[in-house]
Order: sequence, then structure tokens, then C-alpha cells
Amino acid sequence: MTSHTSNTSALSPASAKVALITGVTGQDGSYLAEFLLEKGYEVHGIKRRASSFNTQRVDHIYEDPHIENARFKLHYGDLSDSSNLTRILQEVQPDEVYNLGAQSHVAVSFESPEYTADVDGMGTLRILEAIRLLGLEKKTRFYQASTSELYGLVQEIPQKETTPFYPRSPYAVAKLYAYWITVNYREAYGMYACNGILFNHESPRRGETFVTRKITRGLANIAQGLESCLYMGNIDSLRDWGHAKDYVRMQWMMLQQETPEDFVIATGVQYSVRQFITWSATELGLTLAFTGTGVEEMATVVAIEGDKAPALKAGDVIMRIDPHYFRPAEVETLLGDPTKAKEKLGWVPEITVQQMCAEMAAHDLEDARRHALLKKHGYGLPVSTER
Ligand code: NDP
Ligand code: GDR
Repeated sequence: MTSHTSNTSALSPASAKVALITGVTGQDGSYLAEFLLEKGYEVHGIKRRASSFNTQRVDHIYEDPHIENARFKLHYGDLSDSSNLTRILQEVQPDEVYNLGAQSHVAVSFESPEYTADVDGMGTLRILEAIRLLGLEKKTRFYQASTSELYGLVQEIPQKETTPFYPRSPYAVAKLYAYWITVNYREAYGMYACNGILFNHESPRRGETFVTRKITRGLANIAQGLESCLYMGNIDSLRDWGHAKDYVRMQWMMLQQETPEDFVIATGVQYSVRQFITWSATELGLTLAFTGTGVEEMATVVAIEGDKAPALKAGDVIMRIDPHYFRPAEVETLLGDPTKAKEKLGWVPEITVQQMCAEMAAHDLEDARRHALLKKHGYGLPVSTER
């Protein structure tokens, strides 16, 4: 492994590097910020203005800006606003930029295609162009959050760096532009810019409407009597799921090489959404039977062990299919080949999908128990079941 920071221990204050993260309030942004702070970086993040607080995932690392030498700083900004991005980049003069900000929900991109193209596609160009115009192209290294969704209608199994792309959603098409503009700025201007082509990665901080979190959170709520049934889309869909903590480590590793390159980051194992439902149920002591086919398929509780699901009894139907969650064009199967990352960077994922599922299920059960207790005492808030 070649490296401009081969040492993985923390930097001394004098040599502290400066990182800028777009999407710092999201799942990956929050883990990456923690990771970089531990390494001694000064970390700047861009957060969007919202009518209520949207920094829950980074509140625990927030530092009062009045404190001298605060190392975690937030700036208001938006990927749709070039002047704002240019100003922040000029102010921060980052050594490394991690472009994680995006409208990241595939199904929502069919409903907001133009916004998704603007933020996910043009937003990437805006940052690259700002780096160039500010004369930072030799100083600032750039990481682009590319995605396995680029493979879409899969042309080769497993997918690796050389597999042709065939995007299947406005999200994936926007990310295709972002991928190529990153390659183009590397080739045209000699910028240190690279793509991490990351397969699905999850955690207890995963957005509530992505499939894994929807399942762990939904089943925990059902077990505690806060909801009655989980409504799902295509549960035959196959994904290669890893843990976000493992994947942000790799984002950093990619920027420590001598020369910029693109890498596939995946576990190399795939499972179905149905399998993830089964694991999540097992974590709650539930054995399920899947019956019926297509939109008639359902999951029924056949046995219960332990005390995690007091609201359920054998025979309860806890999962049904709702075609509302089918996508206009689906990506049926994704399976990554992380050989290059393993061989060139020595990266291997440390957390298995089953361990991750157990962590998410335990987290969401604790949340559901708290909600159930509040409800019992008359303080219950409605549980959101939007997708
Ligand atoms: P999240 O959806 O959890 O986070 C997205 C972040 O982008 C949030 O901080 C969000 O802000 C911010 N954001 C959204 N729109 C804008 C905007 N217009 N301007 C500035 N910021 C914006 O995504 P993840 O953390 O899961 O993913 C990080 C990146 O990696 C994304 O680009 C995603 O597309 C990509 N990716 C993710 C994979 C995964 O499996 N998680 C796999 C492959 C790629 P707010 O909190 O205000 O909504
Ligand atoms: P994906 O993740 O589209 O792969 O994009 P998501 O978890 O949304 O879907 C995975 C698969 O599950 C199927 N599915 C459902 N999905 C959701 N959200 N809700 C449902 O009820 C449901 N039922 C079945 C989907 O059809 C799909 O096949 C994620 C995002 O993080 C992207 O930003 C990232 O680029 C890719 O992963 C890699």
C-alpha cells in the first residue's frame, strides 16, 4: 500500500489535515466525521438549512465554535448553490473533500428527477469546478460517492471496476454524470479525484426509509404494538450489504494513495430482502413463514421465543406486499467484487451483514420499547410509516 499518510494514528495538531464533508448530517457523513476526528483532522461539514434540527447524527461530536481549537465545524450550504460552495471551499482550504451529499433515495429520484440530477450530478461538477477556479487543484484531494446503482441492469456478475454501467433510475443516471465528471477532471486537470463505487451499506444510522432500516425499525415497532404490519415492495431483490463503518474507512484510504484511482467497495456476498426480513425477525425471537406469491405474498408468525415481541402471537400476519413500493425500473441483483480494494489497499470488511442486522435490530428494539413505554403513559407520538 502506497500512502501519503501511511501512519494510521492521529495527526499532531501542527500537521492536522483539513477535511470538508458534504452530506455530513447523513449516515456516512457522520461516521466519516468521527473517523477523521479520531485521526486528528480538522473536520468541516456542510449542512442544509431546515426548519427544524437536522444534525441528530453528528450532535454527539458537535463542538461549540467559541471553543478555541474546535476541530469540528459546520457551515450552511447546499449542493445546488455554486457561490456558496465556492465561498466555503475558499474559507476552509481543505486538503481533502468528501462529496457525500446527495438526494440518495432511488425511489424518490423517480418523483424528483430534476432535483436529483441537479444535486447529485451538477452538485459534483460545482465542487470540482470550484476547486479548480480557486487554484486548489494541486492541493485538494476529492472523493466522489459513486454507487453500485451505476451497474443497474447488470452486464456481468460479480461487478468490478471494469464492468459496463447501465443505470436504471434518475438517481443512477445523475450519479453516472458525477462519476464521469470526476474521471474527467482527473484526466483533464491532473486533479487527485477518485470514485468509490460503493455497494449498499447500512447501520443503525441508516435513513428510516431504506429497506434494511425500514425492516428492523418496522418489525421492532410491530413487536412492541406500535404498528401492525410492514408493507414491502420487491422482496426478491438481491443486494450486497456491508456496514457503513467499514465503508467510510475505505473512503479515507482511497485518498491516501500516491495516485488517484477508482475502487469497488463491497463484501462479495449477496442476500435477498426476504432473507433480511427473516434475520431481523429472528433477532426479535420470531419465526416467520412466507406464503403466497407475487403481490399476494405475506409473512406470518409461526413461533415466538423470549420477551421481545409482547404484542404478537402465532398466526399474526406481519408483512404484506404493497405494489406502491415497486419501482418503475428495478435493479434486481447487485454483487460486488472488492478484489482490487483488497489487493491494493489491504481493505477487508470487518462486520458481517448478520452482525450488522443484529446491531440494527437491537437499536430499533430499544427505540420501540421507549416509544411503547411513553405511549402506555399517554405521551405516545405517532410512528411514521412513510417509505
Ligand atoms: P444519506 O441520505 O444518509 O445522506 C445524504 C446527505 O446529503 C445528508 O447529509 C443530506 O442532508 C445531504 N444532502 C441532501 N441533499 C443535499 C443538498 N441539496 N445539498 C447538500 N447536502 C444535501 O446518504 P448516505 O450517507 O447513505 O450516503 C452518502 C453518499 O453515498 C450519498 O451520495 C449516496 O448517494 C452515496 N451512496 C450511498 C450508499 C449507501 O448504501 N448508503 C451506497 C453508494 C453510494 P440532510 O441530512 O439535510 O438530508
Ligand atoms: P437501493 O436501497 O435502492 O439499493 O439504494 P434501498 O434500501 O432503498 O432498496 C434496496 C432494494 O430493496 C427493495 N425494496 C424496498 N426498498 C425500499 N426502500 N422500501 C421498500 O419497502 C422495499 N421493498 C423492497 C428495493 O426495490 C431495492 O431493490 C441504496 C441507496 O443508499 C443509494 O443511495 C445507494 O447508491 C445504493 O443503495 C447503493
